[in-house]
Amino acid sequence: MNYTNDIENYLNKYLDKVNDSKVKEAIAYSLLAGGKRIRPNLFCIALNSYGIDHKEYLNLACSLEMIHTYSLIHDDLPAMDDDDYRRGKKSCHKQFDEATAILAGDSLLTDAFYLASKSNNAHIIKVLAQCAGSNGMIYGQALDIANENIDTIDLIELEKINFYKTGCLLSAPFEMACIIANDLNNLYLWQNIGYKLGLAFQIQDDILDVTGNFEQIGKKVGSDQDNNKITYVNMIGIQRCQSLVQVLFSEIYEILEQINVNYEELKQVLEQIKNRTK
Ligand code: GRG
Repeated sequence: MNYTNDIENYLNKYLDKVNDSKVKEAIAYSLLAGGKRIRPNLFCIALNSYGIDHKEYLNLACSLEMIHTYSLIHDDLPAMDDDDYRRGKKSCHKQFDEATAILAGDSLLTDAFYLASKSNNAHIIKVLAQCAGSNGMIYGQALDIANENIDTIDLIELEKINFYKTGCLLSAPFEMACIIANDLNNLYLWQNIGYKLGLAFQIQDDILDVTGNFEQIGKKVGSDQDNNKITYVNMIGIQRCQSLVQVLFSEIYEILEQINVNYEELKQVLEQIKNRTK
């Protein structure tokens, strides 16, 4: 994606300022492990769709990636999904140890807000906190854990879990760009795009957990089944999942057309995400 170089450079600048320790090694290990940088790229693209130069806002772009990476490190811990691999490499607690992985995640979350504070924009920081916090992504993770081993949940409950777990942090890049552009009338539309993208992304993740292989998804396939998770695939089957992804992307494009921005680049990247195989 177009903005990845700028994002990598800024992340390395951040890492340069972290005091040397095992925790720093763990932060660097996970942050530079080959993530797709989807959330910061979406933020930069949304800014550019308003004609705003993303280079002024790389602190915010990187704060999104850091919160995302923290969530993956903690999600892989034995107390949560207990995954040994992530992004094709050993997960953070396997490469280091649990205490170091917990602290690396804590650092990334805290430092993300330090970087975000450089924007001096309380509205942006509020949105970031809401999307990541106990009424956002963490709430989704809590619901997900509470539903493990329960086979009576329905599609509505599953959608609720994914709305929070995946949708909130995918909505943040769009909301933040919209706030910077001072286009608050369209905040709700961008939010909706983020939630629909989150849902589509999660359904794709469920599909890839069944149809992918280790090289593609960078972790063991079948982990949802191992964790007795109810997923879209085991609820409605792969074919209906694939159709649902198509429908969600069509809805996203319809919403996008209602916003007065130059959305060509965003549409291209959304197409790449729609067709993703990893
Ligand atoms: C531990 C607070 C806390 C939250 C964890 C995001 C999350 C909540 C758990 C991850 C579980 C998961 C795999 C969800 C599916 C959607 C998702 C976030 C996939 C990974 O995102 P990508 O594909 O990852 O953008 P890369 O590695 O490319 O950065």
